[in-house]
Amino acid sequence: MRKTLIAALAATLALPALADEVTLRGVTAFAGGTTFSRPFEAFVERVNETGAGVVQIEYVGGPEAVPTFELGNAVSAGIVDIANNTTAFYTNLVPIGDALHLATNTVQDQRANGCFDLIDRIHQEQMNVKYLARTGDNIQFHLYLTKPIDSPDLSGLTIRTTPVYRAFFETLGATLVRTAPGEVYTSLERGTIDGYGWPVQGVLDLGWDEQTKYRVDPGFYQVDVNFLVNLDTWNGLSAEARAVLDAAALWTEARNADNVAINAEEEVKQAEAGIETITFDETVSAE
Ligand code: 173
Repeated sequence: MRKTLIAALAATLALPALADEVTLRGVTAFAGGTTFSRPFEAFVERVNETGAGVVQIEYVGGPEAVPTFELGNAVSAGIVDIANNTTAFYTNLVPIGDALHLATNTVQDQRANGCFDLIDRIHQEQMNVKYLARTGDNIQFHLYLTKPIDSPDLSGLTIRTTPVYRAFFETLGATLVRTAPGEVYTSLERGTIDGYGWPVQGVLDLGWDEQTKYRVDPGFYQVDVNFLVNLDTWNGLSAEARAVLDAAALWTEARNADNVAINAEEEVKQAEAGIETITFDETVSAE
């Protein structure tokens, strides 16, 4: 009898903590386990360790769960609580998000100078999400090709794009097709595109090296991959839960510094995979 009572009491005492624990549904815009999902996956693990009893994230998956270009709407509407997404995939909701790629400083600089708060406010107002963290600092974008070019002229070439590369590639005369990353391999295989825009990291991860002959240097702009929390979800969280998410966000952002070394490794791996570089000198690049 006493034992039962103690067990019942213990169960009751344990209840408030369990009842308070909130579980958020997390989705990434990139294929699970690949370059631009990895920081988010590490963040989820971190939250699940440090947020036990307070906040947890159930990692639902990637584009198989929510299509790449739909994820912005899904987190905005609260179908997803937290998303790993780049502004290029939700420009329909936050058009000025395109400007994020033009930054030449880090998220740490932007937290210190007030820019981060402005980006957060714009996301809250236009997209109904809390801008929680940014990854991708120190990583640049490149043009990759299946055919060589001897001048910065892309006329006659069909290039896969997202809003990131549109203005640049269009100016160079390319015919553009926008696709999600998930369609790039097949498009290359079928020869419906002659190249694509993509960061320096991730090409081998996705197996695209099999279909890629050239990387055009130098790189340009800076990658932004952001953690976005539905604003109603965020506002409904306890101060303790928000603190767990904020701390894990800062922990993630500190790891952006690793990208410098990872970029160098990726360049070596691309060369080993047979991807040649086409480099235009400074005068040509400046034109
Ligand atoms: O090329 C893309 O799909 C794209 O815009 C992007 C943005 C950030 C990281 C990786 C790719």
